[in-house]
Amino acid sequence: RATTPSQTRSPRRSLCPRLYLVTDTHLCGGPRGVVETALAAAKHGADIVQLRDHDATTRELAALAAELVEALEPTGVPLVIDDRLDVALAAGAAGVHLGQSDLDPVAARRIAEALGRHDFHIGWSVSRADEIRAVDAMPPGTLDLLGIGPYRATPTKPNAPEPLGADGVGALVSVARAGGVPAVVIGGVKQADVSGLVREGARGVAVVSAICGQPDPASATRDLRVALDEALARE
Ligand code: TZP
Repeated sequence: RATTPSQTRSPRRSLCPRLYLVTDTHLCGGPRGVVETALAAAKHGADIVQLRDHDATTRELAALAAELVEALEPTGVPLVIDDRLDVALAAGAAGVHLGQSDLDPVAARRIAEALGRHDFHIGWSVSRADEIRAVDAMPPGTLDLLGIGPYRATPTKPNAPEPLGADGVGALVSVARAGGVPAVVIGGVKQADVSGLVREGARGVAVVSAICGQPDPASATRDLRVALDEALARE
C-alpha cells in the first residue's frame, strides 16, 4: 500500500533536548539582551532556544527572530518561535512552539509541508493527560516535542494552568513517554529541581528565569546542564 508523506518516517532529526531556553525580553533587558543571552546559552549547554515575546509587534518579533537565526546559526542550536508560525517561517527559524489556544499543530504541519519545510520542528504545550493523548489522533510525525507544565507556579507566566507538582509531572511524563513524543518540563524549574524531575522520568527541562536575567547566563546554563547530565547519567 502506498504511503502518504505523513505515514512515512519523519524526515526530521529527532530532537530530545535536555536543556531548552525560552527567552523573556524583559528579563533579558531588551532585544539585545535576548540575543546575548541566547548565544551564551547556546554556547554553554542549551540544546534549543525559543523566542517568546508577547509584547513585541509582529514587525519587531520578526526582526528579532531573523537576528537570532543568524546569531545562533554558527552554534548549530535551533531557534523556534513561540506561538507564531508566520514569524517562524518568515524568519527561517527551525520551528514553532504552539500553545493549546494557538493554531492546531496539524494545520501548522500542513502549512510547513506545503512550503517545503519538511525539516520544520513543531512543539506543543500540554498540561493534562487528555491533551497528550490527543497527539495519538494526529497524523504520525505531526509533533516533535511536548512542553509539560507548569511544574510550579511562576511569575514568568502568571496565567499558566494549575501547577502540576512533582506527582503531576511524573504522571504526564509517563503518558508522554508511552506516546513516544519527547518532552521537556517547564515552569519554575531551577537547578535544585533537576535531579527530582529526572527521578520523576523527565529527560529534559525548559527554563526562562533560571537563565534569563541571571547575572551570568553562561554559567547559569553550564550549571543547569551539568546538573541535568549528572542526573541523567544516574538513571
Ligand atoms: N510555560 C509554562 S510555564 C512558563 C511557560 C512559558 C514560564 C516558565 O518560566 P520560568 O521563569 O522558567 O518559571
